[in-house]
Amino acid sequence: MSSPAPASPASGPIACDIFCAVVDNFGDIGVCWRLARQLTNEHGWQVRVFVDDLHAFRKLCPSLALGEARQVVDGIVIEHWHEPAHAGDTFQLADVVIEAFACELPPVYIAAMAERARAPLWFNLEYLSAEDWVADFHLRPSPHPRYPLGKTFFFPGLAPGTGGVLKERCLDAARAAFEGSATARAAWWLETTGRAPPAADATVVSLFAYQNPAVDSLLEQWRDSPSAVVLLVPEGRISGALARFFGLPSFAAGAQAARGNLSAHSLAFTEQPGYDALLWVSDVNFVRGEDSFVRAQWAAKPFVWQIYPQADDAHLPKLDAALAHYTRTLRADARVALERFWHAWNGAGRPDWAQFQRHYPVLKQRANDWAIELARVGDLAGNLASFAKSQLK
Ligand code: TRH
Repeated sequence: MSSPAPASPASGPIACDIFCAVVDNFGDIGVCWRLARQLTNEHGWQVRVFVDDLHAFRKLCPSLALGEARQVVDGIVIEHWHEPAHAGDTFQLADVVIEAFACELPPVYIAAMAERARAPLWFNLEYLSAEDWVADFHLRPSPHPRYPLGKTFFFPGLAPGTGGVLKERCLDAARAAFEGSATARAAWWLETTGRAPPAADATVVSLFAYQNPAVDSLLEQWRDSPSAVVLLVPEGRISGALARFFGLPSFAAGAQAARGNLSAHSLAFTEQPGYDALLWVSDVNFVRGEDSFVRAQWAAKPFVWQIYPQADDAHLPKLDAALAHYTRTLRADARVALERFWHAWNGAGRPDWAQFQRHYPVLKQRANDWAIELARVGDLAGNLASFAKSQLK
């Protein structure tokens, strides 16, 4: 097969192929799509995304057409990666190749990379972990067992020396504009729930979660809480528990229900950029997986993380590693309250909402400080782009 040489980075924009196999849920494509948009919009790269599950992708990018083998969305080429050996209908090699979360590149693509006089820069983008070993492995090269090729491990992380996490350049300004505009917030409430914003003394909670046995106790505590709790629940895996609690056959997008001091709205899944506003209108955010976990940190509000569960509880040290960073400067009583709550939300114990609420002002201050601290690690797309440029010179 002929493999036309890609445009030299010196002579034009950097061409980048991102390969994404969707394992489960929305985080795999969520991270890849966010990265693709940043590399395009902020670094001027020409990006193609190979993705094997257009249905999952369309949930967060509704303008995607399901039947197209190849399409362009927001200036990014999307190839439906319909089988592992498929490498696009028109074969083309990029300057930078990102294999997301250890998915396997098509063999024909690897063989063509090896034929190139100057091989593309090949990254394996790993899942986010806050564990200490991450900084040691970040940017480590790994030679290919059969070809004269090497790939570089790119590790997202929360600490200096790691790849950081994704953060768009305009994110803080967008959040400040939204938070500073009562009109924008009122418009959001009306469009999203059909209602005016709740009273100022209500606690607004967003709940994006997997099935979770701890939710029943929490719903009871919110129902019995001394002040109003307004719950915003993107339709999904936790919706069944809400339906059971309210005695409804389902709790699908658009549904609303109330018991005691708890009122709840089920929300339609939004396109990806719209998810941030949900975090911004809420006082406390329940998030999960990887990408929403990162967005909650940039939203700078107290949050509770449900980590993606792994076999043999391999996720629990990762949960504690994240807690260690996030709570580093918290005073002991608030730190213990937050740790207990996160542990309970991840299977160990019963969540104590009153205790969490008692520390709210301190947790809010820490959320702000943490967002500033985390920003110092640098944005993942920027870190990746500057490393790539240094290698492609
Ligand atoms: O969907 P997730 O549970 O994805 C997970 C994790 O990525 C996990 O690490 C991975 O191993 C597993 O999948 C396979 O949670 P996450 O990562 O938060 O991704 C959700 C994405 O959906 C995120 O990009 C935000 C987006 N989103 C919307 O676009 N609209 C919405 O309304 C909501 C609620 C989310």
